[in-house]
Amino acid sequence: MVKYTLTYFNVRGAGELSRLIFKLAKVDFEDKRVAGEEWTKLKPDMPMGALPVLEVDGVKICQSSAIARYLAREFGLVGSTNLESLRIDEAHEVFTEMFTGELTKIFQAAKDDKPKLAKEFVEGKLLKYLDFFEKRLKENKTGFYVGNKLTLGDLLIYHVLGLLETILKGVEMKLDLSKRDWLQKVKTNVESNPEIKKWLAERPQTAM
Ligand SMILES: N[C@@H](CCC(=O)N[C@@H](CS)C(=O)NCC(=O)O)C(=O)O
Repeated sequence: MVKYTLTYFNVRGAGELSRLIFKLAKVDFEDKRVAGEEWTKLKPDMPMGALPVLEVDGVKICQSSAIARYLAREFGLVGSTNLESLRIDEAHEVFTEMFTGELTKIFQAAKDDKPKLAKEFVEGKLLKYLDFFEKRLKENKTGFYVGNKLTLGDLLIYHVLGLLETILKGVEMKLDLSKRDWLQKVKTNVESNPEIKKWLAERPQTAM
């Protein structure tokens, strides 16, 4: 049996998508959460000096998106055709574009600048990203990102929505999904999966 260890900080952040994949796939892993001195000691041994890092039988791999995609492929969560898998990759790249191009600007801004940047994002570019995900979901018609069961695509959407909620909460704003029926459906489908439901109830409660 393969031994998996996922090392990250005690936050959802860039590690939670992989944790959700393990849970959905019902595959055991060590959920190693480090902080302070322990991280200072570990950092030089990490491939890029950053986390998350996945160990697969002792082999260390970094980059959260690569890790999530690898796990999803290993556990059969990338759809049932190459085209479905491509759709999920496309969503992942759209997420990366939004994250690196927009969300990191808000994260890294000085505290006083955050509300203005967040408002501009919510009223501007965010709509383009949400419209894209809604459009893809509407095309598939099932309430799942591809096919008719949960895959990495749905977990990714769930992860994106959670990340947006967290960022907006930090500036006392709310993510408005009232006219986003398809995104709401995915959220409900992910949250009602028994394995995910159990994890959401038992996972460490963290602010991010
Ligand atoms: N592109 C990388 C980013 C990795 C990264 O910047 N990780 C941050 C936490 S989200 C980190 O390890 N920060 C602590 C440090 O650099 O010492 C990924 O997606 O995994």
